[in-house]
Amino acid sequence: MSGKPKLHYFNGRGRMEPIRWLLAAAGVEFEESFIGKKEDLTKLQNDGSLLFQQVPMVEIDGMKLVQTRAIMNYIAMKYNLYGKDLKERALIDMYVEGLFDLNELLIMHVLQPADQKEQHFANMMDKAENRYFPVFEKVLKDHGKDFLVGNQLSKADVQLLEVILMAEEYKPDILAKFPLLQSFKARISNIPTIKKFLQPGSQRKPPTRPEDIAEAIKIFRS
Ligand code: IBG
Repeated sequence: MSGKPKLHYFNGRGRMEPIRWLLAAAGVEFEESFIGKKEDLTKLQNDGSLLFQQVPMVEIDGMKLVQTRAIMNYIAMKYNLYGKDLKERALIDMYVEGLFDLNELLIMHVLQPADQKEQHFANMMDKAENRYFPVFEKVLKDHGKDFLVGNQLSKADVQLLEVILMAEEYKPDILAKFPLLQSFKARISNIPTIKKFLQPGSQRKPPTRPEDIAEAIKIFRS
């Protein structure tokens, strides 16, 4: 065994992408085993590898971890991306849960039926611009530091950058009203491990195309 974490998911963003981001930010090399057809998922389910019969699943340190947030918490704890005390951790948890809510809107957009796409788009942009991004702009303004919590990189920074970039794919000028988020984006993107992940050829996945999601639905809908 190589000792590298092994990620089991389809070859697309979905619920695994924040995990890929976090490992990359921590400078951890990882392997991926892609679920390309229903039988690949069934095999994992039948051999008892998936606690709740679902992926993402990550093999790490002799465990088979499932549940996105549990996996992220383990990685964040292990690589010191989870604050230095209980209060910092509570802040990181709040920020990250808000970011998961916005992330959910963004990743679900491609799944919307044609007649609901426009309304869904308007709602997700409204939530990004008027609910979530103002919070992070204010956090950075109030403490004047480079990172969201405790003046050191945490999983909250990594997830915020991921969500900003995803939102920009839908609306390139989405940060127009948020100068501190613009400089945050430039700063965090420049951290060597993250810079590397942002370069072509990394394990970062491209935007999910409707045809990819159609394939994924065939695999994951039971
Ligand atoms: N709470 C779990 C987590 O966060 O890990 C949910 C995991 C989940 O929904 N897994 C799906 C699955 O394994 C695949 S991701 N389904 C099989 C089953 O039998 O339940 C589904 C998904 C895609 C794209 I594809 C966007 C969002 C979700």
